[in-house]
Amino acid sequence: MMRWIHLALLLIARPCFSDDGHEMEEFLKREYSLSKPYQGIGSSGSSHWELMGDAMVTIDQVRLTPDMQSKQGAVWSRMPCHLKDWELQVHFKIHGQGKKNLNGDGLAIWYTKERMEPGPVFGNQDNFTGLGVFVDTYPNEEKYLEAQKKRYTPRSERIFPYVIAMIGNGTISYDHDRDGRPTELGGCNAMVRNLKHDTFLFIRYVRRRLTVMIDIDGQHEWRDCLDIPGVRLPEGYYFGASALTGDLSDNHDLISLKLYQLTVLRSKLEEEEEEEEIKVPSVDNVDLLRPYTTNEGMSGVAIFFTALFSMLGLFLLIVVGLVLYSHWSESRRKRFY
Ligand SMILES: *[C@@H]1O[C@H](CO)[C@@H](O)[C@H](O)[C@H]1NC(C)=O
Ligand SMILES: *[C@@H]1O[C@H](CO)[C@@H](O)[C@H](O)[C@H]1NC(C)=O
Ligand SMILES: [Ca+2]
Repeated sequence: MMRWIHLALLLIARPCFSDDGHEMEEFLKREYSLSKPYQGIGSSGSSHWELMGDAMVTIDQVRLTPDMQSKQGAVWSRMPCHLKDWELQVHFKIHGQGKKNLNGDGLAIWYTKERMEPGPVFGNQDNFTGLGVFVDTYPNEEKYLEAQKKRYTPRSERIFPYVIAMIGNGTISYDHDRDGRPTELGGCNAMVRNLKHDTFLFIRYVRRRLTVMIDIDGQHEWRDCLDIPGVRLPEGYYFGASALTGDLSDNHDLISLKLYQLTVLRSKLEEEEEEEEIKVPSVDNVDLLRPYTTNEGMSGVAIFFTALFSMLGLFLLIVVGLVLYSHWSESRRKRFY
């Protein structure tokens, strides 16, 4: 009983809690964290973090891109991270002059094999190896469909800004024109632009379970975004954050990154299961996560013809059945006479 009360208190008191009854402890790892006053970042080689592209450090933030066209910037940890279970709390801010949907492109948080590579995926290279969590602020796919005078089926519509997670294995590309839909692991809407209050993203990786939550309403509450078991990420990758602007822009600001080591109790079985070393990132049963990748469902015409042919088929079966039956009863009658 005390244990449950204790757990309940933990739920209220800390954003980090265990959702399946296991107790966890968390330790802030300063060497993988980034917070004010950003000492030495971008100027000193002794800093744990390195800047790239148009990223700039000010007193209040690491500005990954300014609100100007065609910029990209990033900040990358210099040290690979060998923690098995971790939690990353990201304090960020996206703001700019652009009206809704006239801003872009977004911000990304990374845990990847590669580091310091510029590129088209929110300021990182395509075909990355590891985890990317994107705060995508521009609906490329919707604009494309609009231009073609096509519409979404309601089931597949996503509301932007949209938070999305992807696991890359070095050969999978991020489909920018479709906002990453073909490789989406899960995601959620997040109205994060031009807010007065603080906005946070939370990424937890525990026992191969990837959980993303957001706190963007100024209520100090974590809202579920995605929660996926069976995510296999190797150890020894680098944390980073990046952002990109194109024709449309925004200030993409990183205020802090806080990495917590989680100590998790594992059963013998779990330990054995996780013993084998992971070499390439992957997700178990990835096909089950993407119900709508193949097609946008049946069109009205397709439904009509399917129904029509089903009815014709049924009719044919009945006719055949009747014919057979009459033959059968006739032959029975013949036998009687
Ligand atoms: C990466 O994933 C794709 C799609 O799931 C797969 O076809 C490919 O073999 C994988 N590559 C590696 C190196 O595992
Ligand atoms: C990513 O991988 C795909 C498939 O292997 C390849 O066609 C594409 O050129 C690669 N893109 C980059 C930027 O390396
Ligand atoms: Ca986009």
